[in-house]
Amino acid sequence: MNPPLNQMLQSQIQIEDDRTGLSIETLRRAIADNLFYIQGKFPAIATKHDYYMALAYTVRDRLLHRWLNTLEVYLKQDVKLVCYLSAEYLVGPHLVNNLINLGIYEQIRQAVEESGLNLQQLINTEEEPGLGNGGLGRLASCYMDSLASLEIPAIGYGIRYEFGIFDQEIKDGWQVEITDKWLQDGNPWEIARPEAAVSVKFGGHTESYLDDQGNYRVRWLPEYIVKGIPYDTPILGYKVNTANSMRLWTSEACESFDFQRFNVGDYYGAVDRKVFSENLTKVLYPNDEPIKGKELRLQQQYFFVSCSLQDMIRIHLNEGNTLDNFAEKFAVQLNDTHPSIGVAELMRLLIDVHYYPWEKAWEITEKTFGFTNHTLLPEALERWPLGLFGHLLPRHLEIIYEINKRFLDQVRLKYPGNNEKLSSLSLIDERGDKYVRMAHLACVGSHKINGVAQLHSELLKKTLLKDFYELLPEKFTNVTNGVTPRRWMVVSNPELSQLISSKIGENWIKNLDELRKLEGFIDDGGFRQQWREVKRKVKQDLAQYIHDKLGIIVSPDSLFDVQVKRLHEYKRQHLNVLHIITLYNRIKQNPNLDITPRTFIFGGKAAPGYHQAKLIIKLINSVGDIVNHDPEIGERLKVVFLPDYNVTLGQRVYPAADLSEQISTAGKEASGTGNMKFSLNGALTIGTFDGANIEIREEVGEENFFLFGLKTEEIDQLRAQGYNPQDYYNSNPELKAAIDLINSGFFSHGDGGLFQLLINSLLYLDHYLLFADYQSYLDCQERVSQAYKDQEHWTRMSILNTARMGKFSSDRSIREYCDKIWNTSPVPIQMKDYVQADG
Ligand code: GLS
Repeated sequence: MNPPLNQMLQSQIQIEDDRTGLSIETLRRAIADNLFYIQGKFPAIATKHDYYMALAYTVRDRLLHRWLNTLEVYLKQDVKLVCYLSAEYLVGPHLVNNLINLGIYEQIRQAVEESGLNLQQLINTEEEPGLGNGGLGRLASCYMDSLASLEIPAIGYGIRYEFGIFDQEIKDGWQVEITDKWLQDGNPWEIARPEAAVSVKFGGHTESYLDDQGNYRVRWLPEYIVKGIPYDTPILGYKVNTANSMRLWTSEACESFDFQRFNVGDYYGAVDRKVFSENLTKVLYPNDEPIKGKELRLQQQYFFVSCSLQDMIRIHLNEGNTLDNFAEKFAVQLNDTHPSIGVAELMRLLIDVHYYPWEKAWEITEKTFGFTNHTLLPEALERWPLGLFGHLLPRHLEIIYEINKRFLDQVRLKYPGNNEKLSSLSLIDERGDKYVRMAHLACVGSHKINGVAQLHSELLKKTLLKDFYELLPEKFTNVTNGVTPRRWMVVSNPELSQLISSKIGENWIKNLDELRKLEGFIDDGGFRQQWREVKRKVKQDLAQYIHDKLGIIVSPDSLFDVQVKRLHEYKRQHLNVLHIITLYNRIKQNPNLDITPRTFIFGGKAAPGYHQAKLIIKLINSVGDIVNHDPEIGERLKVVFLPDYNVTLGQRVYPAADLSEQISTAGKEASGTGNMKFSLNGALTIGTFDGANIEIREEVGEENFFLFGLKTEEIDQLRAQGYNPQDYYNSNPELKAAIDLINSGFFSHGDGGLFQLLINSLLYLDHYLLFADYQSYLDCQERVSQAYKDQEHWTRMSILNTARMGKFSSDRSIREYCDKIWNTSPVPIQMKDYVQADG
């Protein structure tokens, strides 16, 4: 006898749930369902984007299970949480990364194909969230990936900018900025949590009062209040059940407050407030902009930090704790000075809201925070005019004064009568106009301070934070940056990943040190051949992309010489250009010159207000226009500027590079992380003794790295002697010829003035010592060209670069943070069924 219908249905449901099942058939059906029920479309009218959304929801469903399990375990076990406070996250596209981390890429590919679609096309449809400027924001996202992959309980707190980093177009060689409307077609990866909204105060004044027990207290009567709504995105670890949250705050008007104004007839005032409140999280500030007077930026910082700390306290108290053990349950990392107002905010919450005495509140605060510095550039150090600060955050200014008073008492004890020390260490800069020094606040309020590469951490102790180091040496440590091999190898370079796995298995993806095993295959000619074939294939793909985008034909057999990163004078893209012009001049003088054919590939955004950086983009494009069209040059030199460099484009570019340009002035690049991505993908580096280049060279071996340029001590000496760029210009004919050619208007249709600002800054200042390093750079490039001619040897060096990159996994960095700073350990997540299949 047949079983009754409802039993039959039940047993089908039990076989596979539509939202969790992984068979091709279930996945195909789930995509079709989501297309219908979420996108409201049927196949005949569905766009690619509709299908992308349907697929994204299908994948998200499979993530949710792990995510909720993770949250439940964290709650039940009252685990210690790492809270990463970062104003920036450069997440990159979610879909493909989630497919890899879930381990369902292949099933999904087949299910998509059976639906008559192409997975790669759907992946390419995703608009990446560009909620950061560059290295610092991308590092935050690599760290989120590693935290989850290592099963460390963590939340990444940040700002849900409605407009992320601008999209870049190139018009007539110039950068043009276009608004990044990344949310306009919907974001399937996030879930709004309005029930967890918090209020944030701004402006107004404070007043003191005595409480019922006669204690002296302060309350803050704000001028206005803004509501913060969290949006959560799951960040799944690689082949584990842990899915942490990235919790980004969006600002909204606080209705009750508006109504008050409205009721007293101040209609426009109420509307102004609403507009202001909603503007708060509208746009990401591009860095390298002069920060002075950017009140909105301080508002953004305070907004997200206050939301996040209130959120942590709510979570903590909900679990039945008191705040006494807050520091044992929360390790809060300040990603640069941007969230450093958190020190004063936690003090305020503890003292004014939870009535802790100062000493106890301070002990908790200092134990809770760690501070990472990411730059030595003085112009990037945040300080806020005292007036602006006090106007916006009157209570915090009082608290900072009190922190400073107590701190300076400590300084006085150590350095009696030393006013210079007091003034240099003070949280308030009083040398002219007064400022609050955010780095000082972060240093005083954190139990650990770290730089992001060995050299950088040493220089911090010797220069920028010298006085702090002398006073509090035990706080200082180093954690060299790292990158996630999931996105920067498995996702971006599947061909090379497969080749590697075919030789040494897949464990390297979780334990990057295992790449060392590749050294055992270095003498295998067949393996080297395969290695070259993979590189050629990805170069061919990039060549195709370049042709499709820009109409420029480049040969995959030429040396791909790549510099992709933000445009900045200290990164010296224009030194690279001087090399190109010199090669050009050499060929023009000797048309039969036998040189290694090169394709110079650039990419990167300039801050909209940074004129010199924009001029460098124009120069690259102008030189490219001449070089690429000169029949005498032919295939020997090509120059390409890839517009709109972002994470997605990085995923195309790193795997295809032969040579990685890491040519910053020594001492200026705190670490760099692009340098790691290139090397991991088998590119060789031409680099200065700067940032993490030094450690990369140490790992891969000096014979597999092209080093050039002055070291930091030599630069100090040179400056002390009095550096004169003209000496170099006058004594080096090739340098002079390159500069003169730019100045003559040769690259600018006869307009000799176009690049004058840039050229004059080199001739008369050369703050970043391009002229001093020019010859050394050229000589080194010649060594590169020679080495490239011996393809067998080059391949060995390439393999060794990849094989020795274990240290630069962000997993290693995160383990170091856990040990040295956060005192946390993994909490594995067991899966539990939420969706009851028995109806
Ligand atoms: C930066 C540094 O400039 C980079 O060298 C570093 O790799 C990165 C992450 O630590 O941080 N600092 C900064 O303000 N932006 C960066 O990219």
